[in-house]
Amino acid sequence: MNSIMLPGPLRRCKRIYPVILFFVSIVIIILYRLNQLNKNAQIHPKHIYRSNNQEEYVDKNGIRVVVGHYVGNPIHKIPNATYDMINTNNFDPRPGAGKNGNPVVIEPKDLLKMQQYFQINRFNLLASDRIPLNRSLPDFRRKKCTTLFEDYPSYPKTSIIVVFHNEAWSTLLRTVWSVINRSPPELLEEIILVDDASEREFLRKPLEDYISTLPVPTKILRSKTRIGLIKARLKGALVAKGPVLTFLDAHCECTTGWLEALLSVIKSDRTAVVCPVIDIINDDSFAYVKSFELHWGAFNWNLQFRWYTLGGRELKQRKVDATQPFNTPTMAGGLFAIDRQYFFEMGAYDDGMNIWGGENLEMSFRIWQCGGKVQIAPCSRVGHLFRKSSPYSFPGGINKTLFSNLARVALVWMDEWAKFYFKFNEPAGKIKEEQNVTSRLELRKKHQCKGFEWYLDNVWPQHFFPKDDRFFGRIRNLGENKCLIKPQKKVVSNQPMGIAKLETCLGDDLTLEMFVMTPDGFVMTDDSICLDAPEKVVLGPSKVRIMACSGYNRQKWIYDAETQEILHLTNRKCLDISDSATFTDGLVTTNCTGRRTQKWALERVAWK
Ligand SMILES: *[C@@H]1O[C@H](CO)[C@@H](O)[C@H](O)[C@H]1NC(C)=O
Ligand SMILES: *[C@@H]1O[C@H](CO)[C@@H](O)[C@H](O)[C@H]1NC(C)=O
Ligand SMILES: *[C@@H]1O[C@H](CO)[C@@H](O)[C@H](O)[C@H]1NC(C)=O
Ligand SMILES: *[C@@H]1O[C@H](CO)[C@@H](O)[C@H](O)[C@H]1NC(C)=O
Ligand SMILES: *[C@@H]1O[C@H](CO)[C@@H](O)[C@H](O)[C@H]1NC(C)=O
Ligand SMILES: [Mn+2]
Repeated sequence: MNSIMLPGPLRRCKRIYPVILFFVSIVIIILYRLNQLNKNAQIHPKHIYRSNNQEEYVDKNGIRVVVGHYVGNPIHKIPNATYDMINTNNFDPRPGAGKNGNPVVIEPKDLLKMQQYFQINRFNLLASDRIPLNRSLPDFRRKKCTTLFEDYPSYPKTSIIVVFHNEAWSTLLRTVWSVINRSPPELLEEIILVDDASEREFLRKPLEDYISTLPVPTKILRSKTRIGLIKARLKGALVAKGPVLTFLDAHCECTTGWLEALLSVIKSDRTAVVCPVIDIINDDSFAYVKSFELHWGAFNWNLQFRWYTLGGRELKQRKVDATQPFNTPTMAGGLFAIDRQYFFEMGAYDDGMNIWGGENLEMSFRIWQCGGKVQIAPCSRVGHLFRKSSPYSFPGGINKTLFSNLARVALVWMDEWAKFYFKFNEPAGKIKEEQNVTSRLELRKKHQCKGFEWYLDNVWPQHFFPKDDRFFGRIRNLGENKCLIKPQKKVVSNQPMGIAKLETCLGDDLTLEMFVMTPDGFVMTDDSICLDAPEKVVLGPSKVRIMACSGYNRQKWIYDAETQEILHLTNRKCLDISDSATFTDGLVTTNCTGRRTQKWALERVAWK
């Protein structure tokens, strides 16, 4: 573009220039003021946290933003789904919809209908119902994976077990068809669908009629009362005939090669419990999205399952050969394969657990501590539909289900760390006495299983739990008499999540200000978050960040109990409070001078 020409009449009438300039200036000033106002709004957006895990705020354009899932529209009311909508199978495939894992686009005229249907399963049911049962999917495996399993006819056969409760027809049968279409028929013994007291009409006779036409023997087991995922899986496992059991959620899509890669591991080691890499089926668009690599499964102080970045041994191994199965401290729980005899030998599932939750940790601890292993096979990729909220009810409430299950996990497998869990998780602590775990403790004894300390040291050396060889407690700044605090925001791996901050010190029962300091010098807190500063010495102060733990030297510190200084391992500067206005409240590393703000007390808090 060359010069900007004014329109003809203006060029001729030069006297009008000052007037235009005046108005232009006014406009610029107004825009500038508005921008300032917006900046303020950005710094202090008014967040409202709603009871259903949604967060609401007004953005810089004055638009109300709701983060989290759509459960009901606060502005224009969406009518509830009707009885007919819930009980009718509206599967209506359109050729090519969702092809190759592509997202499904809903036309504007159907948006209201879409939102109405969304409430039923808490995913975009209208989109799901338009995708054919045999849609194609991308193959995200490494090239080498396609050549590794040519001896698959020698692998053990498997029974596929899928538990469902009020699942949609399209998601359930797309799971089934993805198994049939993408598994070598020689390896499929049968498919077992376990219906956990579904209420939908179409999941009764119509489903039975449909599965009788499938090319793989498929049966349905029904439970008249709601028994939950754990007991329903047991029900399926008890009738399964295949030498391997493969459990899948009822809203999955398996990709090419998924089964061979799982069974190959079990063929060479019957004590391995193997999980696929879990890709993401988007709950709004049903797009098949590749999930992150270099993660493994573990858990936080509340015993919630979490994915953390891979480190140490497993990371090194992956760098050598990214197609080999690697160890994981715990499995996500929905999708895995296990030798059938080994499953029962090792105590199947804890049948004292109810409905849902905690069973994945229970099985992971049990398998590891009793001599087996839990692994992820990177050549096996299965998509799972992740929802932002659960459509299921918890009969008896969350205290009776999730917290009792987790209390059982802690009581049986976690030794002294059970005390840690109960101390900081009151709802679980209150019901721990009600648990009868006698038979599970006997199982542990019978198999001479190792302790939880062995598990932490050997399976998950990067853990951030307290231990006798490390500090656990509050880190208090003596200059300000304030404590280091865990940020409230969620950490995205490897993304800086902001500067480390101090807050007024709290009580002994709040984990928000609890940190561990490991013998290696990592200052860590719950959810694998570490204190992090630049390795190199720079002039002046460096910001101290709070980030996902990486295992690198930039996250190593030394506490000098005599001088009460916390020194950075490599830049040898002192952890300090910023006195510059630009890093308000933030921590920095500065030259050690002995001043009071560089002095810290590590106050131990009892955890067991
Ligand atoms: C929708 O259902 C909920 C609970 O079932 C009820 O509280 C609400 O009033 C219903 N809304 C409409 C618009 O019918
Ligand atoms: C799915 O099935 C339909 C009808 O049987 C067939 O026309 C189509 O080619 C199949 N698609 C794929 C990806 O196999
Ligand atoms: C669960 O237990 C906690 C503490 O015992 C109590 O405060 C909470 O209200 C209970 N929640 C439910 C849903 O029963
Ligand atoms: C706990 O369960 C065992 C069997 O698993 C039973 O023998 C025992 O009596 C039960 N204990 C209590 C206190 O109910
Ligand atoms: C910090 O120490 C280094 C070397 O010890 C020195 O070169 C630098 O000037 C000091 N910086 C400040 C701000 O005092
Ligand atoms: Mn699921």
